[in-house]
Amino acid sequence: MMKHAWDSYRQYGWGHNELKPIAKKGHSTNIFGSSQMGATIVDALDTLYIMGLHDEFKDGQEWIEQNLDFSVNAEVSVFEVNIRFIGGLLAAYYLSGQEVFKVKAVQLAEKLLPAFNTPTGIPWAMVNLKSGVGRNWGWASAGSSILAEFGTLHMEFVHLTYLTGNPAYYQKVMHIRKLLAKMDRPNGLYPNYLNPRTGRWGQHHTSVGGLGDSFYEYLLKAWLMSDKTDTEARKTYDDAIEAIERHLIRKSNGGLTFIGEWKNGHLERKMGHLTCFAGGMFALGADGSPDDKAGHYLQLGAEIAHTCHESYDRTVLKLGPEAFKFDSGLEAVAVRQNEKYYILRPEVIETYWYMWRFTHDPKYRQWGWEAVQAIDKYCRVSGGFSGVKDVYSSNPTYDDVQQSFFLAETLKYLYLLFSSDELLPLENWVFNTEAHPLPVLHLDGRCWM
Ligand code: DMJ
Repeated sequence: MMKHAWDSYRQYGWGHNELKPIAKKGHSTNIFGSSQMGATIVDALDTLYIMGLHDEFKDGQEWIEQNLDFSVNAEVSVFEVNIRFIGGLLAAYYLSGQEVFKVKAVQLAEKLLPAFNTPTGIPWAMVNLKSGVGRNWGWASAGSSILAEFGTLHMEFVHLTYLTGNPAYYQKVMHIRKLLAKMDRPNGLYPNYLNPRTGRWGQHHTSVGGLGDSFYEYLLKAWLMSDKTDTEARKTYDDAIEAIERHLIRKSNGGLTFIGEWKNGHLERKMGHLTCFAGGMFALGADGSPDDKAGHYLQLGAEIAHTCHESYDRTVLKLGPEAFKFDSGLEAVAVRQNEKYYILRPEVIETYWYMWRFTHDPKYRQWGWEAVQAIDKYCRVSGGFSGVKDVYSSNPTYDDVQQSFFLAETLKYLYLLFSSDELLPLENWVFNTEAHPLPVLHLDGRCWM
């Protein structure tokens, strides 16, 4: 599947950010700006490397050496470029030892730094790589920056300081952490919106799915990547998860554990596909949890994995919808037409893989195999892999996008699920939110503040 996805992109979309597998041409979205930055190449590199596809990896490396240039007049998403490009380049560097990847990661990071020039130091969502002018998404509440965006920079930025000795990256992300620590949190929950001019929360909407998700993930992973010395990060994670469990996690009438969304004091009994990553996060955070609750968090991870598997199993295509409800007799099914799509997302498979690593229960491989078969049957087309618009229709239509995260995450987690634990052991590697593995750092008390 990786060969088919890569070869198709190589043939029809080379150098573009993504591929349109039906139209057989390049594709892009506003997160990458107007420029052709080869997002799929950068995102896929480490997967190619891990799978032993070395000719393809070399091809990608050559393109990067000759074409990847960040001096372009393009307004990009700081978060997306960080997790896909900086994360992808750093992982490729650590795995292969090729300097070019480190050099490019640092060049790009320099271009992102102007995004932090706000009255509070909370970065803008977007920055123009040439002018350095930043701004926020027009749709975000009250001109706010997004928790899952400014809260998902820590891993990559600490690695950048580690590799270059330049403290600037570390200081930027630690400043965000310190600012958040001082703020009041309604019910102990972090709202998804924070205004970078005033330093005030926007709408009180809390989510472990879109807009919130990887903020929580990076608190845990900051602790793990510091060889468990960053206890401040661990404590912040534990406190956040405790509040989430109290206010957002419920059991449906049918006995399915789900994570809802908190909107202005009201629990919405809806869970996103994106939220399904949390099963893996709970399992990953079980060891080291307070009051000896490791067993509890592993169990919670297993329950979320089960619920998310049900969301797949209750469809016609055996692929999960973008969002599903637990309301008025509904259990783990999408209601609205615009929530029935599957865009090759990885989160459910990510959780299967973590649960497999921690339990070796064969059901996780079985569930992963079901997903492989469904993706291969319904998403494979002659020009690559495409998302589908309705997982409840036996005659689905395609969205004609092969997302770069399909190669970075979905196929990587599937490959790892069927590989030995010796491949990228979790004691030594921490995966960024785009599944790019970064090594645990042994900092020996180093601090760059
Ligand atoms: C990926 O880009 C990352 O996993 C991100 O954290 C959220 N979701 C997409 C894939 O679904």
